[in-house]
Amino acid sequence: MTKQKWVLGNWKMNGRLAANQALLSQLSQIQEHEHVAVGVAVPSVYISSALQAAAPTLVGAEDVSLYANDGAYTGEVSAAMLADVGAQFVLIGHSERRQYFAEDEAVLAQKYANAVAAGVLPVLCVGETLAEREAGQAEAVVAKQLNLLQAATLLKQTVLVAYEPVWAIGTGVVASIEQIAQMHAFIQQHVLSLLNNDASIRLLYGGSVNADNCAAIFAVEHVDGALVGGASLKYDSFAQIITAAT
Ligand code: G2H
Repeated sequence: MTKQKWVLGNWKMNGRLAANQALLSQLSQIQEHEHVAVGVAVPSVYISSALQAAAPTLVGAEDVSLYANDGAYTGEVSAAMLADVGAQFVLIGHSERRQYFAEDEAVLAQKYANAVAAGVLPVLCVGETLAEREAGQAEAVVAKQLNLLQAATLLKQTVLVAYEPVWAIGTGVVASIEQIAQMHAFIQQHVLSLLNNDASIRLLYGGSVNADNCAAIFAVEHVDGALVGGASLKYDSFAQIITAAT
């Protein structure tokens, strides 16, 4: 049986209501395909409006609060609030959160647990920096970032991980097919061992995925889809990536 691929856009801090609606209504015209699920992670202020325009595209959040319970946490959006407005998934630990907001493994483990508890599917983002890769530390760094998945034993559904080498994010530099194949095989094996071989795993690749390189990436073993940043902001390029996954 063909494993369903997931193609998720990550809008980051981009978008405006009118442009979002136009893009999502174009995406909603793409025929549903049993082999591909399509989603977009959007700024939280746009989740509700996106949900109205997006079906069958999934709509998710780009981040969630560390704090689970309502209270005096000005500016925060909890996992329960994401669930309340209908967000279907949430990115956890994107490298931009790790880099610009100093999110460490303890914070991310709590965010992951909050998403699980609220019933919002977490998509854990992992990846090494160029310095870490050059120091031969890529697998060790990713393994450490994956450890919080032990909380995923609480989650009776597929574990989603996005491997995004930091040096390939928004740079136009994509990891080689060999680098992707090697790391995805490692992640697959490592997650299975963390979860006592009792997990259904979906591994996305992210980092400068575009209409030209996506087909070769999708052909790699243990690549079950993509997390797409810049190329998800324009219908034509995102649609071509979705088509390549079908
Ligand atoms: C990596 C990716 C989306 P881009 O951040 O998460 O963005 O495709 O622009 O490298």
